[in-house]
Amino acid sequence: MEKYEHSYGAEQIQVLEGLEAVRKRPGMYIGSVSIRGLHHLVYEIVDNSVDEALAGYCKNIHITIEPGNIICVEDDGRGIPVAIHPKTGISAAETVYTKLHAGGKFGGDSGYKVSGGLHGVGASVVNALSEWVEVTIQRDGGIYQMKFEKGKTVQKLTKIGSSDKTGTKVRFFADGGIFETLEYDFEVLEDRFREMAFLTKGLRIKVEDKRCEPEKKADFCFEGGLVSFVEYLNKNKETLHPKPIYIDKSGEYPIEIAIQYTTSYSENIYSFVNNINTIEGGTHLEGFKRSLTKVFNDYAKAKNILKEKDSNLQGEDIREGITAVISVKVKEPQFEGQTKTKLGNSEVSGIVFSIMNEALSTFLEENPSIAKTILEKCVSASRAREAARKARELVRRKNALETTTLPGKLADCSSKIPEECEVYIVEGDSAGGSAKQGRDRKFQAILPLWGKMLNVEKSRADKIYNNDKLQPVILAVGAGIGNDFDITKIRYGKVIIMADADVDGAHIRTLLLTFFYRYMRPLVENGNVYLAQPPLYKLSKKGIKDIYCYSDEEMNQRLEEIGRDGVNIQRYKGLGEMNPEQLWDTTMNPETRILIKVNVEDAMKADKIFTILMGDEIEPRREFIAANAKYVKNLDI
Ligand code: 28F
Repeated sequence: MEKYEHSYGAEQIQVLEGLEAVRKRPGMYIGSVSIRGLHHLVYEIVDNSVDEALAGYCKNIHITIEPGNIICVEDDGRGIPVAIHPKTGISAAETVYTKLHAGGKFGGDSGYKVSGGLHGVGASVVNALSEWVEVTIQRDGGIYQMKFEKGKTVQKLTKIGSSDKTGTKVRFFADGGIFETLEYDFEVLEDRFREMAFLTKGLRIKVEDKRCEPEKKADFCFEGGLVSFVEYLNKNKETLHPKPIYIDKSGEYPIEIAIQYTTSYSENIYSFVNNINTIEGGTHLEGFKRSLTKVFNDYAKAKNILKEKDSNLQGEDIREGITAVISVKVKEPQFEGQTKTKLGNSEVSGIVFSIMNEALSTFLEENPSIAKTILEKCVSASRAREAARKARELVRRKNALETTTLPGKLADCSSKIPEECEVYIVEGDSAGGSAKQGRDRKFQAILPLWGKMLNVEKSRADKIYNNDKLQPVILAVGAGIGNDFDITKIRYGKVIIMADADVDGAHIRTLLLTFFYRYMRPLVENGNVYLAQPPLYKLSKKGIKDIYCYSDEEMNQRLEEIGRDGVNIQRYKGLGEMNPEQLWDTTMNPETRILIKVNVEDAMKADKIFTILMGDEIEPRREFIAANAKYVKNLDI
């Protein structure tokens, strides 16, 4: 490695301090040093290529995970400028890769900077957090290359050849001393780049994983933009009209919207600002919802679908069954909220509202039959909501009358302090029995459930409230459901679903998760919902204590340790096969059990799982459950 003379000017010192700051507190720049933070490195680099595409110069982006978890990203844009800056004596390219926030190539003036969830920390952070980075630029007839190690320039920009092509290629190897793992998850990256391709109409994004045989490949290019996105989201749903409603308005605040109604009862609206998934919503989403409610009510009144005496359709009635994606570009976005994914710019609400009003009312006027179909569904949703409200009133009154508001089947615990209590929702009476005997009745309650649950995706709220399978769950949790749900009233700090690791168990687990996700969402967001993890195997051998294994890998590893001869391997088919002590030791004792906390990581993915499982199409459901039943860990929603 050649000796590299450092002349530390003021610039270099500032650069080094900047990169040191990043290496000391990486979480401040990329959120975490978990696999999510590792993936952010890739998003940051790709975002720069997407910016080049938004500016109209890049048509193709190619991402490769090379063997050894090296990332390579290549675009066919103009190539980062290589001219040496007169003031700093450094090329623009090296500046972009060494100065913090130097990457803001489109400042507030000319265009939009898309950026990863943490809003454009730029390439310099990737540089600081990588063992090495190699940048190859083709432009002005030449090929130029520069290299860095942990953010420090080890090879200044050098011309290494000629070429008549233009573009930028970046290869990097993340710093194993910083990240918990260097193992990229191809599917996670694939999902994000599919989304990026939907959001950037016509841009081709290729993703390859060359770490495995056979290689994995994905190639995304959607001329339809958000129309393709909505069609993808509705793949396993029955739709009310053939093509999504599409609005595409350029201007100071470019707005792209696609809407397609389905026969389901769930509301699936995804909103983006500069390609950032604004999971917490914001003013763009607010303007969208306000316009939807206004336009459909005005149309219903004008066409006498709603009589004057009828009360207005509520927003939730109009959004029942909707799948929509809104994407706006904002030059100076203000992000708020816990995870900085809520748009705060107040001017955007009115802009989206007026563009939607004009475009959607025109669509309804020009498509009266579609308008009628959608409105019929809204009116029936409104009636079901009324029925649900009355049913809820009934439940409340019934509760008020009855002293025992707790379900008969619930074996409650003696403590009444929610934070220290937990309720196991157990599939089947036999397992319920063992759980009741094996538990610590001070803080563990048991609620046995039985038989197939109601399919909550296909049932309207009124049926949910009255369903006798779910009633006990609602009463046991004690915090109501739907809009009435009040997290401060929960009776247990942990709601633990304990079901078998087979297909039936997977089904009941998913049905309960669907129910919690749709009707007690704060319970999931607040991290109160868990999955119990019963053992899959018991190894017994003369002379040693029984060994419980929770996965195939663990079993093989333990067999290596104790030797395979003379070992009896019992495969647990169901919880019922364990006696109370075993159930306690393996699955309920806080000291020894394994609990999986359920996170609503990605509503989009969660909805797809529920839709596949609950939708009309039988085939996708069978495939999914079979594929996932044995990997229950991957079934986090
Ligand atoms: C694989 C990663 O980073 N692509 C990029 C460009 C193009 C320009 C640019 C980038 C202008 C002066 C700040 C070229 N010609 N892919 C990438 N492509 N940055 S990053 O400009 C950087 C700004 O310094 C570019 C004319 N204007 C902009």
